[in-house]
Amino acid sequence: MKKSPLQIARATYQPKLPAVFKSSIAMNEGSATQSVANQEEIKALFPNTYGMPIIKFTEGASKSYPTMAVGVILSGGQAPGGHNVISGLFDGLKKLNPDNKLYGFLGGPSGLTDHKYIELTSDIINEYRNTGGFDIIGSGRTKLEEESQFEAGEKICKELGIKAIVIIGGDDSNTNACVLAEYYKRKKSGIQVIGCPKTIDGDLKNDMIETSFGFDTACKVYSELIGNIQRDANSAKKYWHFIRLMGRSASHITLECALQSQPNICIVSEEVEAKNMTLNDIVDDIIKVIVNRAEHGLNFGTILIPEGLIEFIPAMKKLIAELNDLLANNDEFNSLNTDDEKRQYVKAKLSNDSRLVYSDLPKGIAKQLTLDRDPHGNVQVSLIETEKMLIEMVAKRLAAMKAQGSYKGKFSAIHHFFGYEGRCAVPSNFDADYCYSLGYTASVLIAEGKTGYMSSVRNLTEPAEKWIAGGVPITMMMNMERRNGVMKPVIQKALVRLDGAPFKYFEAHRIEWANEDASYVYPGPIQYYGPSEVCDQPTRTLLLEHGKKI
Ligand code: FBP
Repeated sequence: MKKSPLQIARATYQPKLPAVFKSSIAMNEGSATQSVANQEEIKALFPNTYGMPIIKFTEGASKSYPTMAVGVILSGGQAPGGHNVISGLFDGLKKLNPDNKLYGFLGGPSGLTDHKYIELTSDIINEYRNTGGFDIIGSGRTKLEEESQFEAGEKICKELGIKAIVIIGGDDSNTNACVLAEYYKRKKSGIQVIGCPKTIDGDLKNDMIETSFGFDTACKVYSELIGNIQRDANSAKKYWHFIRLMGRSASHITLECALQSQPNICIVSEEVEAKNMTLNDIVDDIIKVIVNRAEHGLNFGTILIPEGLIEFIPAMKKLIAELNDLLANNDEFNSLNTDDEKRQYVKAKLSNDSRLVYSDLPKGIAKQLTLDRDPHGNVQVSLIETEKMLIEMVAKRLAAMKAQGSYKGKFSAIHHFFGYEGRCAVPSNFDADYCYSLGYTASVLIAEGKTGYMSSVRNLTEPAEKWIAGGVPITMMMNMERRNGVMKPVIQKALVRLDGAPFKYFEAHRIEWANEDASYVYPGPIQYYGPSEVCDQPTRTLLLEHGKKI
């Protein structure tokens, strides 16, 4: 396979590790933990893995570990750095004992249940070091929740002598990892399960998991593109660019990109929800900025829109929740043939309020809300073209204002959606190092016999050698939520906090960014080689959350 010069150069990059891994390791256990909410319910559901202590690795006396085999699974959407988690895991296992083996289950969790796997040898691993993508073993969104799946997984683990499974995934996949860990521990099957925090969305984080991997690289890629568009907008001075950014629920990606590029408008879903805003309120806010800029002769600009927006508009949220319950395993609905029949069926079953909201939506958007859910029961928001809907609504309103004489500008809009462009990018130095460290940490957690833990690497705004490695019990991150019409234990998603430093910074600057001509920042492409302030900066979000200046 032909390789680019960057690929060749990156293959030789040695990711940095926390200093503790240079020596032999001791495992320090803290005191018992609790889940973030619904403690009694979570404890009852996870009697064998609830309350375990937080683990921190420190320097210790040298130890030897018996030979072991480990299986690894990539789960859910791609995120830059997945290959480095696997190479860190591989190198960690080999350092513990050169006879250790690593198997990769193919195509996501279904590889475990369908017994599709390969042994990951150093030849294979070396081809994928520091590369983007999940193609080394592939990924998938199969949900691991049935006992028959757990049993099928146990069978193949026993056949291959696998001691532990590492699940690299987002909140839903790590919830599954926790359920699987509990099941195997209850059964005393001897198979351990360890999770790794992956998702570009950045919403799998807490005090112990400072960020999910992939967020850094993806935001840098999108911010480069936004900066380029802003330079174009500022040169041509004739287009408004409506840019939707991935991030199924939380607006972390959109906010981080705003902090990096300083657009004229940035919508934050969590604020929309907190202020109980309607779609019309959002349009009003956009109109104010467009009209104000037009009065100063600036008929151009940029608007960042989070992918998950639609689910955070309170009336829409209620509608989607009703649709989720209504459409879960609904054979009657699925047997209807035409869009019109489906629309009428849904309208007849909704509450009065939701029926009104549903009826008012552009037909295309209404239809998208009733399309298939992903295996975790989520609406596939990446398919909902909110940016086009907003352009349509804004254009209509401006045309009416023009007719009345209250708007004299020109409005010409272009829409963009950035998501897949960033999910498989070559990992930034931060993600390359962080992911490698997460994988390496997972190998030690396994050797120490741990299960139901997520690999944790903290202190991330400091240089890598000062990072703190260890494990966090997954039950600690859980609460009860309604999914597919029933209450389930799930990892609590971390949404943008309106009292958090990243949002506060944005709030303090947004008026200036909306109106001033020269506020745009052009971040440029990710740099892999060069001065540290250009190559090794973590995200603005992480810096602000750690009390650092940006
Ligand atoms: P994960 O939560 O699995 O990391 O996936 C995140 C994401 O990239 C979202 O931002 C987006 O809404 C979704 O995946 C798209 O899913 P798909 O890859 O199935 O199109």
